[in-house]
Parts: sequence; structure tokens; C-alpha cells
Amino acid sequence: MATERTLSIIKPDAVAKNAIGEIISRFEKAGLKVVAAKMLHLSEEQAGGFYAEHKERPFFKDLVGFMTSGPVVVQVLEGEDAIAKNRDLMGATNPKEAAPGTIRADFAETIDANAVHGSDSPASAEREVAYFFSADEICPR
Ligand code: RTP
Ligand code: MG
Repeated sequence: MATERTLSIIKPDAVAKNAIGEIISRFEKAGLKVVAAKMLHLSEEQAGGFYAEHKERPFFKDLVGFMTSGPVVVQVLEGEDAIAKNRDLMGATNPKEAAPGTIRADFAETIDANAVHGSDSPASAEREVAYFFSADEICPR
């Protein structure tokens, strides 16, 4: 297993629930390190560009509407097998199908407002980290 970086977003619903700390705590307890972080209120252009792969999907408009509905916290997580580890911690896209004890099972109720985003592959992690952070905003430790 290699040390990887992945892009995590705490989505507007989880920020509104005041769950930022509890969610970051799960990453840290699982051995992932936060090496970059910021709070942003995404514009439609930023959210649409981030989720460009879903542009033709029927849920795209709702997804952009939700992601721009309030502030988010974007972070770069670093650690062994970070991409898959983060996806495991998050749980299934639909919280109703997410395994007990996962972030989405514990903090989300609907597939549209599902608490967190995580990169799904090395290629998307590289693109997504660069989408939000310049090299000098990432602090290896
Ligand atoms: P994310 O990108 O946000 O980490 O979520 P994901 O990989 O688990 O799911 P993805 O397929 O990339 O979809 C992105 C977001 O779009 C919404 N979605 N709605 N109604 C639907 O069938 C549907 N499918 C996806 C979800 O909010 C999902 O997080
Ligand atoms: Mg995805």
C-alpha cells in the first residue's frame, strides 16, 4: 500500500449540523492526516466544474444547487491507502444503504444531502486536489 492523498469535502448539510469536528475526528482516528483545509461557499461555476463528470446526469442541477446551498469544508487527507480508506469511512452514496457506523449512515438522511464527498480513484484525487488547492497550500507532515 502506498501513501496517497485524497480530496474530502464536508458538504453543506453536515456543516449546517455542526458536524465538522466529528467528521474530521473520524478521519484522524482512522490514521488519515489533514494536510490542507479551507472553508468555502462554492459558486455554481465552482460546483458545476467540480462535478463536471455528472453534467449530463438527471441529478446534476440538484447536485449543484445543494453544493452551493451553504459553506463546505474542503480538505486534503493523506495516509496509507487514503482514497479507499476515506470511501470506506464515508459509506455508500445513498445513506439508506450505507453500512452502520459510516459517516453517511450517521450524519446523512438522503442521497442528495449525503454529508461528505471523497475522491473515487487516484486520477480523480489528483484532479480534485488541484481543483481546490495550489501546491503551496498543502502542508506535508
Ligand atoms: P461524491 O462524488 O459526492 O463523493 O459521491 P459518490 O462518489 O458516492 O457518488 P457519485 O456517483 O459521484 O454522485 C455524486 C453525488 O450526486 C448525487 N447523486 N444522486 N439521485 C441519484 O441517483 C444520485 N446519484 C448520485 C449524490 O449526492 C452523490 O453524492
Ligand atoms: Mg463521486
